[in-house]
Amino acid sequence: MIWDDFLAPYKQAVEELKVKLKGMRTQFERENIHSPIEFVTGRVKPVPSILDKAEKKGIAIDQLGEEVQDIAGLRMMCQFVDDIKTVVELLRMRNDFEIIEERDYISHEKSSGYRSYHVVIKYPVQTIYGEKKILAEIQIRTLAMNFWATIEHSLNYKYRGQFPEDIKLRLQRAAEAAYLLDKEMSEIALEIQEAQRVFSRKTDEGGSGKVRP
Ligand code: 0O2
Ligand code: 0O2
Repeated sequence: MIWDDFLAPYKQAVEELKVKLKGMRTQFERENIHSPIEFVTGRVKPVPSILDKAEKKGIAIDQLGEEVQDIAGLRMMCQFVDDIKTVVELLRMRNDFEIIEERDYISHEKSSGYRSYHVVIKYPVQTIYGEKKILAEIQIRTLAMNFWATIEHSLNYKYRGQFPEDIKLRLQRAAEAAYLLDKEMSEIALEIQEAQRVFSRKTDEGGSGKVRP
C-alpha cells in the first residue's frame, strides 16, 4: 500500500474540517456571544500509530479505513463542561457529515481517569475521481480535560502504556482534580452570569423603566 495515496483523503478531510469547525467559533465571535468552542486542532494519525493500533486490535491492513476510526482526528476544546453539550448539538445539526457513533467518556469516565466526548463521523471528501467517504473522530473536551489527557498521553508514551502503580494512582488523583476544577469554574461562570443579569435588570429599570424577563 502506498501510504501517501491512502492518507491523502484523510489529510484533506482534516484540513477541511478544521476550517469548518473553526468557522463555528468565528460565527459566535461575530454575534458577540460566548463561544462554546475555545479552539480547534486536527491531525492525521502517524503511520506507526495506525499500525500499532491495527496490531493491538487485530485489524487487517485492508480494513484500516473501516476499523480505525481516528485516522483523521479533530479536537474541539471548550471552556466549560456545559459547552460540550452545546457543541455536540451543533454537530448533530450539520448536514455536511453523518454522525455514526457517539462515545460519552464524561458520564462514563475511563478507568485511567480519561474524560472526553467522542463523535465519529462519516465525512464525504470530494476528489478528482469522485466522492470518497472516510471516517473521522471528533473529540470534544474542556481545557482541563485536555490538560490532563495531553500530559497522561505523553507519560503513556514514556512508560509504553505500563504505568508504575504509584504514577497510575497520581494520574487518577490528577483527573479528579481536573474534574473539580471544571466544576468550580462552571459554578463561578454561573454566578458571574447571574450577577450580570441582575446588573442589566437594574440598569434597565433605572433607564427605560422596562424590566427584562
Ligand atoms: P492562533 O491564532 O495561532 O491561536 P496547521 O496544521 O498548522 O495548518 P493549526 O490550526 O495552526 O493548523 O494547528 P493545530 O495544531 O491543528 O492547532 C493549533 C491551534 O490550537 C492553534 O490555533 C493554537 O493557537 C491553538 N491552541 C493550542 N493550544 C491552545 C490553548 O491552550 N488555548 C488556545 N486558545 N488555543 C490553543 P490557530 O488556529 O493556529 O490560531
Ligand atoms: P492518539 O492519536 O495517540 O491520541 P482504543 O481502543 O482505546 O485505542 P477506540 O475504542 O478505538 O480506542 O476509541 P476511543 O477509546 O473512543 O478513542 C481512542 C482515543 O481517545 C485515543 O486515541 C486517545 O486520543 C483518546 N483516549 C482514550 N483513552 C485515553 C486515555 O486513557 N488517555 C488519553 N490521554 N487519551 C485517551 P489513540 O489511539 O491513543 O491515538
